[in-house]
Amino acid sequence: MTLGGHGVESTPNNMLEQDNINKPSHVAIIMDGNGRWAEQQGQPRKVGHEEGMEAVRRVTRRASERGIDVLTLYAFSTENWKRPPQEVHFLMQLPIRFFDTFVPELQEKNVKVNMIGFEDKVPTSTKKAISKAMEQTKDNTGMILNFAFNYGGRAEILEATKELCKKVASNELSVDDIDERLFEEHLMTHSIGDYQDVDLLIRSSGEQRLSNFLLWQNAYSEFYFSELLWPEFNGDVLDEALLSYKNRQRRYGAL
Ligand code: V07
Repeated sequence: MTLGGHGVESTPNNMLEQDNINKPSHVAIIMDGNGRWAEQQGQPRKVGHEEGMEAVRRVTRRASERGIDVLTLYAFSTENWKRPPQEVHFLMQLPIRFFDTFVPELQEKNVKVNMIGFEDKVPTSTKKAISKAMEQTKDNTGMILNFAFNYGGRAEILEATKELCKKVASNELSVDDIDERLFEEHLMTHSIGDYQDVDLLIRSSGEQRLSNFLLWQNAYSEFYFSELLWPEFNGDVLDEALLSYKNRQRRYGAL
């Protein structure tokens, strides 16, 4: 038992299974393996992306049922622009299609949509669909479904640094005012409120890298790697990751 302390062994099993013991507030996922899944099926890559979008719906449902506060999904990185133009074009349409059919369920489940990332280069129609979904769900008080779209961790940190420098240059701030809390106020994840730190980072398809995802926010996160390709991912795999998290002891550098 990793929950520690005396009396744990005598705690009834159903207490240990209870939802709130060691539950991550903020779960972030790198959704990897769509292209590989499609290749394995002898299908074009876009079929992999479409199936990947279904996995997004499944995992969103389960995460919301499990009482996760924030689910951040890495949908498109600043590096993904290097892919072939037709694939980029197809990916840019996915948010539009996602919200066209999924907003009613998000409303019913009280899920609030949020977005982090850079607006440049994103087509107007995509930006419109995203803003519309955010507007439609802005009063929801349940889980925050946070998409990292055209996002890059180093660029986010550089932007925050530049903003702080400008404020120092204009005497709005003094250098000594800059601490972690103030720095975090200048990160994109400020929009999700109190849960900027990632508790549990999940990556599919067997890759074990951070790939420029939420660099600051993953400082103390637990990692869970699944061999499954993202289109194969589902609520039960999320539950496995949550169970694995629950059985770990986090120390934040302390003994
Ligand atoms: C994308 C499906 C999931 C696996 C990753 C690659 C393909 C959902 C979105 C999305 C993004 C923003 C938003 C609403 C939905 C998405 C991209 C790719 C670029 F506000 N899935 N998905 N965006 N894939």
